[in-house]
Amino acid sequence: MEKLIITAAITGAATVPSLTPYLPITPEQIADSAIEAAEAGAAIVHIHARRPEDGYPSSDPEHFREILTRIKETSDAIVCITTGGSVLMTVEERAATIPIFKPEMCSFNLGSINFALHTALPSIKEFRYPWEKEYLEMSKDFIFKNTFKDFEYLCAITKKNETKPELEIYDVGHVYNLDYLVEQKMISPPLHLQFVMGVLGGIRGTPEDLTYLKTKAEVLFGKENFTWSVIGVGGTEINLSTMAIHMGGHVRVGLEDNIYIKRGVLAKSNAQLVEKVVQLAEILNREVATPDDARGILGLKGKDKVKF
Ligand code: KMH
Ligand code: ZN
Repeated sequence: MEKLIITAAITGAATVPSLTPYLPITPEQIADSAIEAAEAGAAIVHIHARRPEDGYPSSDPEHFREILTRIKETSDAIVCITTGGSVLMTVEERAATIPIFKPEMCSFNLGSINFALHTALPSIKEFRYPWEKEYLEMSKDFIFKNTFKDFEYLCAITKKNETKPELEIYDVGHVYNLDYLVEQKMISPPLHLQFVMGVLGGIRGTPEDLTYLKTKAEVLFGKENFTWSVIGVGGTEINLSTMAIHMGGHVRVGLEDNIYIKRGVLAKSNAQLVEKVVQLAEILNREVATPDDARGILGLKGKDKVKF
């Protein structure tokens, strides 16, 4: 079986700071947490930025620059920059970093969904920053917009900058959206699919759901034309990771997606979540990929071609 690529999603935009004191916020904290996750075994680090003063999701390229240069100085990890940003940003804001930094990878969200975060509200007793409560509440009536026009825009940007898209699939219709883009030659194999499971508004994280997504992708694209990875959002993270390791897929974990190391116990760092996946891989006899192994598996352009 192919070596296992572990991605660490360091801070995201869906986890608000009041949910866990361990969420990295400043550029320095985000970079250091990414470096530590890479040392623990992550080949890829998925990066969002936050405003250092209050942790609000940021699209400011200067916040990203600080994070990216610090990571590159000390780590060989592949950097995958978000183009999902936060649900309140336009697609232009979300993708502004790609032509500037020309990363090896970026996320590419394949459909619009109700990205509901309000279910986190009851677990927060006290808010650390004033924006958080409204941010979670408004998600009840908000659509994370990713239209065909947005796809065109992202296809052009990723092609031009030789950035490999990590194709985020939140539901089965998104696999069909991708099929359309392939058919139109807007995007070409080999594809890298990321099944995002467990977001309220998208597909759940049951074993049948994962098997179905994988089977559907095989039918549409052919087994040899894609690699896949899974994100179990919330409580499904470790269960889905175990399934993916066994099924030949890859795995993403991190505080962006899940804040617990086990039921009721907060993860103290991204590295701790990565370590758990490394242990699972050992138990299941799957070797873990280094960043260079992952570059080979995914066909990336290389660290020397990024602009940071
Ligand atoms: N926050 C995750 C559920 C992105 O950055 O483009 C999906 C994600 C999206 O990582
Ligand atoms: Zn993300």
